[in-house]
Amino acid sequence: MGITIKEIGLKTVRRLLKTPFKSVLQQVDEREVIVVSVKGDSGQTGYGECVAFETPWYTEETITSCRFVLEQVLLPLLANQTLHHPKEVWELFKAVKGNRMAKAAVEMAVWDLFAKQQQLPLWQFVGGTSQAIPAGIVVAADPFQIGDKVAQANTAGYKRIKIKIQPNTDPSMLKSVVNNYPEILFFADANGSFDEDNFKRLTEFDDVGFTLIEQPFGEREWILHSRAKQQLKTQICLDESIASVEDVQQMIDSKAGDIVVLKMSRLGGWTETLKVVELCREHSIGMWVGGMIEFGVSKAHNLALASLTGIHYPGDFSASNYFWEKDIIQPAIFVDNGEIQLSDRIGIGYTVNLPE
Ligand code: OSB
Ligand code: MG
Repeated sequence: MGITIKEIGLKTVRRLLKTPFKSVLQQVDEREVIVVSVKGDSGQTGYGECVAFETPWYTEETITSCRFVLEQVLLPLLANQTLHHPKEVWELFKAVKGNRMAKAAVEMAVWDLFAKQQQLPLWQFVGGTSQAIPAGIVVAADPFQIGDKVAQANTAGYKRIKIKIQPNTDPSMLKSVVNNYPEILFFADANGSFDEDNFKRLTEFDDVGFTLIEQPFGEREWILHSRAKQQLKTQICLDESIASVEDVQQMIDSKAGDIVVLKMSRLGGWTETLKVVELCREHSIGMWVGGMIEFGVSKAHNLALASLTGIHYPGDFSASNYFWEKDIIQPAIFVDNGEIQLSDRIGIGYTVNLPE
């Protein structure tokens, strides 16, 4: 049974983070996203969230470029269309180059709508199997704060902590932190801050005890990443490098990594992400679901993604109250004993509360 798209809404949400988020690339104090809602002729509404940043410091798109592409290009292509499967959205948008974060926001809303029409939780609609998703948070490698931050995360029940590193981070300082918590998985995220000249510096992080090192080099540095994979015993994980199925194939062909971070928004939505998951399963590539300081609508989609088999590592899933005073979904996301339980409700499983 098809769904005809009757109404499409865009709503801007802008909120301060509880505390500024610092990485080698940028400090983020405030977050602006666009929540996309699509209403079908059955009367139900699906939701997606566009999580591009204010300036192009992380991906090429910005929230302003996305708003333009959504309003002027994508929504006119979707309006009044009758769809039989949410995969058809990717086809509808085929003539539009790039702009994957804008596409993803609409596409995710349509997947939610179809799950609701079929009276299924989204995680079941996409074939997910796990209902308890391991949580994970991210902290800066600030030597004055890291001890406290990790202790707080441990108290809150987190079993995975990602530490942001860069070439001037002291590996021995991190080693003592990691050694203190043998039951916690520690990831390192370099956000592409290393290069050929300080390659040796990277090798000094090999004995810290990290499960993986995320994106040591730049997005297109396949050769440097393959050298790191050969020389380090710690697994190499690619984040920024992975923006399409072709990028995953490139990683496999050039032996540039062991694990990929799935960012559904950067990949262009569910359809492309499900293809990536399939390819990674075929090649025994590890996977986990990454975050970009998102609100609950995007998180809910990402939690459904993390329910799929083959996604074994804990993702960037913090509780709503980690970044936000108040999230845009109800109930809020909370972490209990290091896990987030997926809802039995249909679609994304949460009520969306948008500002007036
Ligand atoms: O590199 O994974 C990243 C946040 C914004 C942009 C890029 C990244 C991040 C994070 C935080 O590391 C992930 C989160 O939302 O928990
Ligand atoms: Mg990252």
